[in-house]
Amino acid sequence: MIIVHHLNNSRSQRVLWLLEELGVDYQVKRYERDPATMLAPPSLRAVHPLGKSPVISDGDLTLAESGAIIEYLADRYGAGRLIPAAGTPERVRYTYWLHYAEGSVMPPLLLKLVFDRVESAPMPFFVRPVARAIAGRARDSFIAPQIRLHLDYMEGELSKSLWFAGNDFTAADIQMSFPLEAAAARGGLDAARPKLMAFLERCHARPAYTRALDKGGPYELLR
Ligand SMILES: N[C@@H](CCC(=O)N[C@@H](CS)C(=O)NCC(=O)O)C(=O)O
Repeated sequence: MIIVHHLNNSRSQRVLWLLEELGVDYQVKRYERDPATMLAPPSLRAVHPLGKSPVISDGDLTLAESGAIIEYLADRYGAGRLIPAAGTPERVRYTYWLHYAEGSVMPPLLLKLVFDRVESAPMPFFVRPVARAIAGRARDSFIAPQIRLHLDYMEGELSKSLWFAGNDFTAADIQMSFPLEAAAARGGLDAARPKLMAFLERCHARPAYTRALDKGGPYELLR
C-alpha cells in the first residue's frame, strides 16, 4: 500500500491529486506545520532525513521530492496514462515541465515568501527600517522581475498548447499546478495572464482534484 506523508497546505497535495487521477489505493498520513515557523514537525524526519513533504512509502521504497514521486507513480501505476509516449516531442516537454516546476519557477516564489516574512517578523523597532529596505531592494531588483519573467514565459507556452506538454493533460500539469497556485496566492498572477488563469480553472474543475482536497484537508497556500 502506498503511504503519502502529507503536510497541510503544501506541495504534497499534488501527489494526492495524481493518485486520485490514477485511481490507485493509498493511505494519507497527515502532518501539521508548526503555526509559528510553518516548518514540518520533527516526526517527518523519521520518514526521511530532510523532514519535508511530500514523501511516499511504497513497500520497501521511501521516496522524497515531488517531481521524482510524480514520475515514479505515473511510470509504475499509470499504465501509459498521464505520460506522453516515449520518443515524442510531448514526452520531452513533459520531462522539461516536471523539472522546471521545482527547479526554476519555485525558487523566486520561495524567495518572495521569505523576504515578505523578513519584513513582518518581530524585531527591535530600530532594525525594522533596515530590514524593510533590504527586503524591498531584493524584491524590486531581483525577485519581482524574475517572477514576471517566468509568468510571461509560461503564459506564452500555454498559448501554444492547451496543457504544458501538449494538448493532453499529463502528470506534468499536476506538477506545474503548485507554482501557479503559489503565484496566484503571492506572486502577482491574475487575470492579466488569462492562459495561466484558465489552466488553474481547468485543473480545479477536475473531479480528481476535488477528491484529493477531501483526502488532504486544508489547502490554503502560504502568503
Ligand atoms: N523540492 C521539494 C520541496 C519540498 C518542500 O520544501 N516541502 C515543503 C512543503 S511545501 C516542506 O516540507 N516545508 C516544511 C519544512 O521545510 O519543514 C519537493 O518538491 O518535494
